[in-house]
Amino acid sequence: MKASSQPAAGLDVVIVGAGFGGLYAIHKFRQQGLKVRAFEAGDGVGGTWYWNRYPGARCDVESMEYSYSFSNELQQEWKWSEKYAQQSEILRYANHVADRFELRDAIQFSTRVVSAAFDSASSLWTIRTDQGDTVSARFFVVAGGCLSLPRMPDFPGRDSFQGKLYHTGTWPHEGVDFTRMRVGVIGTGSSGIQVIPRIAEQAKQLTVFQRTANFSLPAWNTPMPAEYEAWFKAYYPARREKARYSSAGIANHPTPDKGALEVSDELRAKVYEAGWAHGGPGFTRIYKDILSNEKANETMAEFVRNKIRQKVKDPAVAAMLTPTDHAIGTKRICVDTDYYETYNRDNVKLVNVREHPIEAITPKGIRTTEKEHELDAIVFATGYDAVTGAILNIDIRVDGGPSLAEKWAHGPKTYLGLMTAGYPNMFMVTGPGSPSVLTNMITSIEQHIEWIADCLRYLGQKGIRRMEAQPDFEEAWVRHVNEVADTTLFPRANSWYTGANIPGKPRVFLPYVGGHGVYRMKCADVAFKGYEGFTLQA
Ligand code: N01
Repeated sequence: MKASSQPAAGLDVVIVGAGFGGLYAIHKFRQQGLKVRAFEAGDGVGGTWYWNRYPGARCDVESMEYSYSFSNELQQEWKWSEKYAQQSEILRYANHVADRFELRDAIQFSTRVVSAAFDSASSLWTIRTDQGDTVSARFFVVAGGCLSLPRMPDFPGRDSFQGKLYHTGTWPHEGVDFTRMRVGVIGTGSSGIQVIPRIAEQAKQLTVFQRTANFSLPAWNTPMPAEYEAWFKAYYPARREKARYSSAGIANHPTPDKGALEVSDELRAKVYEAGWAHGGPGFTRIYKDILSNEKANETMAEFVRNKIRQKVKDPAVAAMLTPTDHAIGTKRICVDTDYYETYNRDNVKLVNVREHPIEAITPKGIRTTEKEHELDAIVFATGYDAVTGAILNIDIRVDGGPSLAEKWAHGPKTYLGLMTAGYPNMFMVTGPGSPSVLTNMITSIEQHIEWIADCLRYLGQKGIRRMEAQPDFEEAWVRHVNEVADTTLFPRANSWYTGANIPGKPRVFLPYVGGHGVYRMKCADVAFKGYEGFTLQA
């Protein structure tokens, strides 16, 4: 669809985003006969996988599971080429879905939603975009992604740099050739850990500016084994059903019944070795108490620290790369291919910016409190304003009242992560207070879209014009989200899960840690009780 400033009459739903959430929302809502329009900032579909084109970008949930389950034909016909698909293949898949289900005509590309205003008299949302569009719809569905608003730390002198600056989350479509360049990478989260080995292969010199050493597990990525694919496809519906009631929305994750301290040291060591040999993020779920018991966590953390020491030849560099300030898994666990080994290369240098912080970007490079590092290019792998960033980037108001950003000034408040009191007929896909980023995002996206679709059908059948979360149910849900988080080690780490990466962002544990399956049943129960906790008005 071409950008247009023509108002769209009679829209039922306006959707923000054409990533995996937006695409499925278009399909699902249209199947119910609703009239929908989606606005997408990029000039193509795919969301995260449209923007994150940095070398090494790939998913760390296995391809057979990081894919839609809503169509058995789709999951049977699509062939993933690797155990963990790379960005370009996932983007191809998103495009295939958009074509196969004829979704493109509902999407207006290269258009960012800037404001949304609800009018109680008409029960309509009016949505405005940066392209001058003004459209009205009965419902507003924000599917802008949990990790989509890139964060560039505001180092003094950033604009003075004479080389090139990149952010992993807005990578140039034409790619970047780092041959013969001196490159600096700031950040060692999942993006940094993926991009660093690839840049090291190409650049003349790579300097990594690390503030916090992170735990990373091996992916052991391989081309897709034919028999594995065949087995998975033979049992696909059952595997998906298992994922839907699992904790992380992933069928292949372990479901332990024992704690790490309930077994002998010898057995635990063997289990960790086997888990390491298998690789992937399921490792942190080998024992049921890894993310809730400090001592249990320490057994796993120390196992991984030893692996780092074995991989990195220079003991001083190994020490710098060894995390000691947080429990394993409480900052988002990373999964890598040759990350630690990269530091054995002669052209790779590690700088500890916890010890010597970055003072400024200079015309020639990066100056820390120790020295100036001369560079031709700087890559920011510095992350995102997570979970709430893309929602609050839109000025959202009801009857000219306070913005949602004002309501959430001390942290987001939602009922089930789906709606927020005082903002009727607005749904969030994988919003704060839902399992979202702690799970396979596609499992969580499907659950949310299906819940919203069922809800819209119900409202239609009952002739209800306005639906709103009740403040007391919202308070109770927020309290529950915090209480469950406080039974774990998660809130103790300075991670983006808590908003700690954004100066001034309220410190709140953003996702719901109670598990996807438990949450799914709670949402189903709420719907079954006639949308308990929501006010419905004809
Ligand atoms: O971002 P991050 P990301 N000076 O916030 C550092 C998903 N993802 O883009 O830890 C110096 O994790 C910061 O240091 P510290 C996944 O959910 C998935 O890597 O704050 N350093 C940290 O090292 C992931 O968790 C995949 O001390 C600064 C880094 O920048 C999420 O996206 C791949 C700094 C930011 O790490 C975000 O990952 C990629 C400063 N001023 C991403 N500011 C896969 O599926 C920040 N840093 C594999």
